[in-house]
Amino acid sequence: MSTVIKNGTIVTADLTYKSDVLVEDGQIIAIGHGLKGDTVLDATGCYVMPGGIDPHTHLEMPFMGTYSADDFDSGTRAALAGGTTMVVDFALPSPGQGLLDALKIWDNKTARAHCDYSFHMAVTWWGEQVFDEMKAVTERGINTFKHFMAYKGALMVNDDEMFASFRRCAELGAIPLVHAENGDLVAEMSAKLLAEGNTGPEAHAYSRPSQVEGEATNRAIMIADMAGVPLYVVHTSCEEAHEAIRRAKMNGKRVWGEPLIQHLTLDESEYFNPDWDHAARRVMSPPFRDKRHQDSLWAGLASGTLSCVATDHCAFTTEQKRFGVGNFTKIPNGTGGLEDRMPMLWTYGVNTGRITMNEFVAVTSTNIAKIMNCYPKKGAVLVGADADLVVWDPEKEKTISAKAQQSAIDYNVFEGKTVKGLPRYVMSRGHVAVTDGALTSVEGHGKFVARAPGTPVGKALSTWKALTNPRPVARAGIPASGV
Ligand code: DUC
Ligand code: ZN
Ligand code: ZN
Ligand code: ZN
Repeated sequence: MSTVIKNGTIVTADLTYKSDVLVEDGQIIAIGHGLKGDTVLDATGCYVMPGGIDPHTHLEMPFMGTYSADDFDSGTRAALAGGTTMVVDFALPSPGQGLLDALKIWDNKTARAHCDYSFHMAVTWWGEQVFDEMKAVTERGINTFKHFMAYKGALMVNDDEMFASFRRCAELGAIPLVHAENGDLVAEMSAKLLAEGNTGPEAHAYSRPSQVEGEATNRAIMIADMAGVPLYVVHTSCEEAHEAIRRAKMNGKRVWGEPLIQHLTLDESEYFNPDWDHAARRVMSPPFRDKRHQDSLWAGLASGTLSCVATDHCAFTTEQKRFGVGNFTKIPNGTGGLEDRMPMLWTYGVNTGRITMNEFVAVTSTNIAKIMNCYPKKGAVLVGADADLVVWDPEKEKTISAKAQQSAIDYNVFEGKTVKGLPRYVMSRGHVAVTDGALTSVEGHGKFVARAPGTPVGKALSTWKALTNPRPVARAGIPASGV
């Protein structure tokens, strides 16, 4: 059975042109004029783009005493409904747990996935077992390792552990990721705020200002440079972090920044809403920031100093958020966004002229596929690529409402926002998963996408080659150490 998408305009990261697309057995088999197929999808007035890839989700994740509320069923339905055809989730070993044991647990979560998915592996502690298993993890098709510089006493790794892990990534041709916030300072300021009686959700924002993110981003970049490895910085939310990334790029380092749709479109005033639930539902790390930071992030997307737009989708119900009544440090950190990332970015980015359609495709799909090493299987409209496609209707409008969403939570942080630009059809490896806005996806259709290490971008410009082979220097009266 073949399907032809007719009368649309193909939009890729670098081209815009009219053509039909023919799909068979889950792949694009022809691009051209006058193509014929068993089924026809009419794309008149629409753009045909690579399906979105969300490089940063937390589905059914154990976190802060509970589990994030969207699993691989509701989470991937939400993704498809908004034009995202692949998610990259995080396997998260608990401290002391082996990476392969954690991977087994995450493998078992995915049976109901409606769209394709991949994993990053988190390095939450350091030891010989982790060092050894990192290689086995790359052999399983996971080429990205996440490091938390915050969540002290839980997920956080120290600089020496991060350095060791980054060096291991360099050896393996893998890419380290960082959640860049100074965890010591966040812990210190949280304790101080609480002791002074600041218990509400607004104190969450006070406890992690942009300086803690700027400092940690710069530190991670310098450590990556010493280790001779590229670096991917997740949820870049502020000018200070963006500045560190810009500077690194100018100095020839392979560093990528990933703003979230939430930070681009929502600001810190949300935390001062007198409704506790409203404010707590928006508690995430890093927190929402002011306009200065938002302008910086938009400029980064336009200029290319920031590379990808994600969601960090980590949704908690109002009931779960209420664990933190009377103590903001107990509010589970995280917000949803999977269903809204593409329409929100189109509305606030393309429709306003901040980014072009081609930049939209780059930052929601193609750049991600290239960095994460699944291009051109994903992120491309090319013969031989997976038929993960979105037929995007730029005239279609809706007002975002929790009542109509796929996500399992009882609210939406974008509630009431009107978006213009929505999928008419979404195709997941050839299967039509959204038809005229209605979900027609299949539970269990999603498959794991293996991403090999040692990509062309998997080598950094190492500035300190001596590290891998230290050579002692003998000085007068002082014996050379080492061998
Ligand atoms: N930030 C969040 O808000 N939630 C999940 C993890 C994270 O880093
Ligand atoms: Zn994070
Ligand atoms: Zn995250
Ligand atoms: Zn199918």
